Amino acid sequence: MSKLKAKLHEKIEGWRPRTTKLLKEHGDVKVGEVTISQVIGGMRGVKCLTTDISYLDPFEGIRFRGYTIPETLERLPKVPGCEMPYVEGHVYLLLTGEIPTEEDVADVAEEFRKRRKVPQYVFDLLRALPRDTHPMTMFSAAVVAMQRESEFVKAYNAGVSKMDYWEPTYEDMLNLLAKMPEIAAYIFRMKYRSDTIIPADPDMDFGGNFAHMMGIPKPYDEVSRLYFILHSDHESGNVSAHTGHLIASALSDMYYSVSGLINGLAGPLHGLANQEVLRWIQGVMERMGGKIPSEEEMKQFVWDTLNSGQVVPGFGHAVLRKTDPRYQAQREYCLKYLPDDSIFKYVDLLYKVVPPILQELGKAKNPWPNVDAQSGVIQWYYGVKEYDFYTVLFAVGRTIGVASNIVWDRALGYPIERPKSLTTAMLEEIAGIK
Ligand code: CMX
Repeated sequence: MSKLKAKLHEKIEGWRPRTTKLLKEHGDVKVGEVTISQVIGGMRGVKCLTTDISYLDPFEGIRFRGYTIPETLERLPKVPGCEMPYVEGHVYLLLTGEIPTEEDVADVAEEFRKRRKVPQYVFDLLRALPRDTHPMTMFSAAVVAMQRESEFVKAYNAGVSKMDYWEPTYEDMLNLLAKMPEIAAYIFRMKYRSDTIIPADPDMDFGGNFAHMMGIPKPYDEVSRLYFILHSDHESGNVSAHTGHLIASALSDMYYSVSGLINGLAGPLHGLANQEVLRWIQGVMERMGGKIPSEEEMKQFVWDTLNSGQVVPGFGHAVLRKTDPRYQAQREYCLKYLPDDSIFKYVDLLYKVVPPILQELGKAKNPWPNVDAQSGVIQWYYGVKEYDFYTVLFAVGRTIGVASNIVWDRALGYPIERPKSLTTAMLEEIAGIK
């Protein structure tokens, strides 16, 4: 048994009685009051999910297993000669809640290495799709096509005990995650680099190998590590995380769940916003003939967007009420490595002009930028100008957190999810409307 798996075993055994006690002895304790606006309005703020992988405070932002983004980046073991940590170490942290040692990281890296080989039929499938298929569709299709590999399905069909569901789920997580960078890079090279595929390098780490297969030199490996870590988790209620959890709650396996989370992430109100930001900026640049707009001109572009009934992509959030620390982490990267980049200047100008406009409009509860406002800038700078690819990067990262959650869902025996719905007439009756 690998070190990671043994550690996880120990953790799960210690954790199960806590969940059982909460359910058996405190199951009737009221957790908040649900209102009609919460029932109709996308369940905002309803406390009805549980996860120990990450927690999102509206004003502080995300903590991964209790660590803020700067703490996570600082404490995880670093790739030699690099500033960014191993993605493998972050996988260990999210799964176990502990900062890994160098040895733990090497163990996870070895697990990934053993499981990297992508079945040929996945590439055949990608090639069979029309070349102009959106990369998120390709990615989702590739993942669900591998469902036949599921260890969970094999174990389930062989009658595995409920208590052991998590083990084949864990195997599915590592098997799938190990292949995702190669599939993502394959889609990129096939679609946008004249089909010149670069084979994986077995000696490289998760982020470094991804940059290598993308064909982009250093420091793109650092960018990849940063991206995958930043996008990994945002507690359980966001569309991609919740979709993954919901699908898995029916005991659908990891492949079905991850394909589903990719589909949810592909919405413009969620992960696709990073592509929308670049598309929007390109539109502004065209209208400006490439020159940086003045503050007044930029304000006008923002008002034009709002007046035409569209949202300003990259701004606002369902939970956050301040600038997203994931935005800040990427902004700091830009200030260090690409302060004079023209798109960065556009994005920085937007940071200045959009919040006061959204505040003046008075609708958005959070006028501040989210993770998606900044991520395309860095990609563009390193030559990934095909912005419909950006959400694929988000999806690789998000899978780390959602898959970790699903392993724990199975370990703690969370049941099939089934909230209750009411009719409008019932709500009207409750509200006293005749
Ligand atoms: N531009 C214009 N209007 C906005 C806005 C924005 N960036 N953000 C919110 N609003 C509007 C909403 O559309 C809503 O209007 P209506 O009452 O007319 O429907 C109103 O303000 C209230 O919305 P809210 O409660 O503040 O925000 P929600 O929780 O409903 O939605 C989000 C959150 C992210 C979907 C929304 O802020 C938005 O559409 N942002 C732009 C898209 C985006 O950047 N998405 C990425 C989010 C991060 C991620 O998941 O990846």
